[in-house]
Amino acid sequence: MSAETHAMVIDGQWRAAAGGATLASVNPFDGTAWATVPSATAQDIDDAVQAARRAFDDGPWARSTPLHRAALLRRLGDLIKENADELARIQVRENGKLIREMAGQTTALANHCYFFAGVAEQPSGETLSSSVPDMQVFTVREPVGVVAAITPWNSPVSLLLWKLCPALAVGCTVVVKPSEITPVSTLFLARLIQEAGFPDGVVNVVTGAGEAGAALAAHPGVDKIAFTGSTAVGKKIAVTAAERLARVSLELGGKSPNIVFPDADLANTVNGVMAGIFAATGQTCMAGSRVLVHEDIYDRFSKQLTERARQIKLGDPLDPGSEMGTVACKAQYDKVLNYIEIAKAEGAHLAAGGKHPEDPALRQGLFVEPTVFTGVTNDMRIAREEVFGPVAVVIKFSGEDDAVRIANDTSFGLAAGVWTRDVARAHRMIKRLRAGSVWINNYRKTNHVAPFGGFKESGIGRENGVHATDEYTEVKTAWIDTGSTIA
Ligand code: TXE
Repeated sequence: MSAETHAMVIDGQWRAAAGGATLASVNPFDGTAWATVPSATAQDIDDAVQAARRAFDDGPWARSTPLHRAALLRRLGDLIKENADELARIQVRENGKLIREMAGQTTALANHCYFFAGVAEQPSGETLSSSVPDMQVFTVREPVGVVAAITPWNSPVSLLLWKLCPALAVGCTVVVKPSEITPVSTLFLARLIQEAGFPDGVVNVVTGAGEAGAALAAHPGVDKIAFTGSTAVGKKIAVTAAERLARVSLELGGKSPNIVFPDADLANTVNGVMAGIFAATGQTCMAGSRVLVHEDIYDRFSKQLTERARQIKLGDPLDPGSEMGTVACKAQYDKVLNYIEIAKAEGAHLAAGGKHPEDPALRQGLFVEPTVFTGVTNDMRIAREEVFGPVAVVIKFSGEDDAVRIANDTSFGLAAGVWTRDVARAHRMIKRLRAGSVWINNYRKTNHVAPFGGFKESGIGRENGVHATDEYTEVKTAWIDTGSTIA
């Protein structure tokens, strides 16, 4: 079977890279290079930024009304629903996520578009005159300008729409640089954006590797960079942005604690902890990768978790019966296996998984067995560094203070889970945990209305919810002297 050839879109035109270089997208389940996309050059990136600049500075987008933008976002939501199956299947081919996980996500994406359509029409700004005599003072929120949206491979369409919807709602234009591992789903979404009627130049997509992302972030025509990816690259982008004081929002890594108290409903908790780490093969920024368990139930809970992890059915991500898919790419596969070796060398006890499965039917795919390490202490590298794979570490704690101390003893602060039936304790924990989201008796929930983002090295800024538009707007203050009279 020959590979599909895809073009990227700049100013409404579908085109190859200047010079014609391409990159392949490889299916992690069967190893086939099933599609190629352009490998954008500096010239392509400049063209895309110039197109976005024109659409923002003097194109129709600059004069568009909130009503018009809302209508286009609603149409995009409808198209996402109509094309949900295709959108899901492309992502499964790109990154090995389960088709059954993707199906639900796509409906959520349409809701995202509808929500930000509503936000587009919300009045913004404040009147401040009451405390300033003889002055009419008010604020307006204006779009920040051209946005560079640089996205990762783990949820390529969701994480892009988390940026696109608020940016488009307020009137920004965008240049997207998807991950080189998963570019095709973004190009498919770009077709839907075009079909929805967004004018040329409003959303441009340049495909390419990290150098393309770096060139886009450094382009002086970009006013704001919205990035999701690794903390290491996030820091580089922050430095690039600082050089010209471009606006920046960063959604980065995590090593999130999922804390189990002895009064928790254990059956429910095991399910929640499993989903927290093994959903999406552990490749989510919010993965509950540090499982903190009270000493009174540590052995019992670890045993249950281990048994359940061993039962997870690995298989073809396109088979609705599969419970865990592959890791997304070879580099990530090697990284996960390397961390498993590091954990063993550090003295952690390998209780489940830890290798490629033996089933010959899975031989070709980038599978890693669901892995559980017990006897882990929070100073080990396996407890401190983001693995981004199906690896849970189980750490013992002795009481609430100890749980908080261990949970917060990390350079990250994206999310945390707490399992308890004590409502007072739940509230205390919400207050004491240094993380952008805290889930009580559930894990991994996100929604278009609920802000998401990190403390500490997990990032800067918040996505989702009405406040997401703050990341894409500037506040302008206007002063009108109402005291002077003209004879
Ligand atoms: O991410 P990168 P990668 C973590 C995870 C994983 C590691 C590496 O631990 O093992 O990151 O994954 C673009 N300037 N997460 O290499 O490199 C790149 O092309 C500008 C966490 O895929 O951060 C891609 O589009 N852009 C995570 C995007 O940045 C650059 C999601 C993310 O790539 C660039 C994914 C540069 N210098 C991985 N270098 C999460 N928190 O959700 C690369 N890029």
